[in-house]
Amino acid sequence: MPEEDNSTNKTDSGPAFDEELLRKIAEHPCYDKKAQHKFGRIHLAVAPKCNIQCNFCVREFDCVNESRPGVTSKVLTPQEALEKTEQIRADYPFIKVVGIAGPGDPLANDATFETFELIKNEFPELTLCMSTNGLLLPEKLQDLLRVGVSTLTVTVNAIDPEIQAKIVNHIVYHGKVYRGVEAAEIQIKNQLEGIKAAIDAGLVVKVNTVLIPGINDKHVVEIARKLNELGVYIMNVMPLINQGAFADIEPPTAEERKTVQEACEPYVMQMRHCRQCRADAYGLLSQDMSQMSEERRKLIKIQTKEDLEKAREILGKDGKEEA
Ligand code: CLF
Ligand code: SF4
Repeated sequence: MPEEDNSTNKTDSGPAFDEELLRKIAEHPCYDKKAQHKFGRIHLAVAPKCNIQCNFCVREFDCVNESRPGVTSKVLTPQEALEKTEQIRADYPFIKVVGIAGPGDPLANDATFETFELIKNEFPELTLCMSTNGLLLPEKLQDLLRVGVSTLTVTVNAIDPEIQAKIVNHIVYHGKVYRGVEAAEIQIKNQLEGIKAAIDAGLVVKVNTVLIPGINDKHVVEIARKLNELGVYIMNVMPLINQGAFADIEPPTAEERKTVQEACEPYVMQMRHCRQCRADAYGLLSQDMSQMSEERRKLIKIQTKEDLEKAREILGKDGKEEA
């Protein structure tokens, strides 16, 4: 069994990362828990369609495999998403990550790729991040690489088709509807192949797993072992929010979740600071500015600008001293 160690920048079987990627990880509020207080992310809600139906999902809301349940984000066009990024980046330069996490599955929406392309051209220094249910990952990976995504989240709720069949009602794959174990086999195969290919191609992969008592709770450690084999960087065990067909399942307690995280930790680093953000969240993870009053946003803007000016002053002074 591997040693428990949160400080490594690679998993047992994962690749070592180059300096640029290490910087991106260190500035990513979800991938590095120290970064969460310094750096923020902006989510661009450009992806409304989804190609599967999870039993805990109510589709008029944002994707609960990554986002806060019961919330509906306003869908933006790629151009609107670019404009929003320009405006927010100008005011809040601590935002280092641009993520697309819904409201549906980003890979099922062409707007995802158009948006990333626009952002990459204008902000090449920003980290592009995306989360997906993984069904289309093998066939869309080249597009993700082309548009410059470097951190990727795949939701894996089971690697056993019998268990997955209890979690996902159906999938729509290449125009055909699949159900039950047949659907589960297709999705799991694509998720695992896609994760492996993404890691081989140099992406830093995070896996989200929704902990569903009585369904996959005893199975999550088995998932963690597989993630270790694949070289996944970090795993985020999220609590079920009971809605949709799973409305009657009692969500896990904080203690139950912690026990599962501890059991998984020897195999893959655990993320414990997830805020289950909205698909249109921005700011620090703990301070979603999309939900703040204009006044509070302004205050953060002023602080940011003042900090910047102070930093510029100091740098300017140092420059003069050196001359
Ligand atoms: Fe967004 Fe997700 Fe990228 Fe982070 S969120 S796409 S990896 S930039 Fe982060 Fe939010 Fe939890 Fe997601 S706290 S819901 S894990
Ligand atoms: Fe809902 Fe997300 Fe599942 Fe699609 S992948 S059905 S949006 S939870």
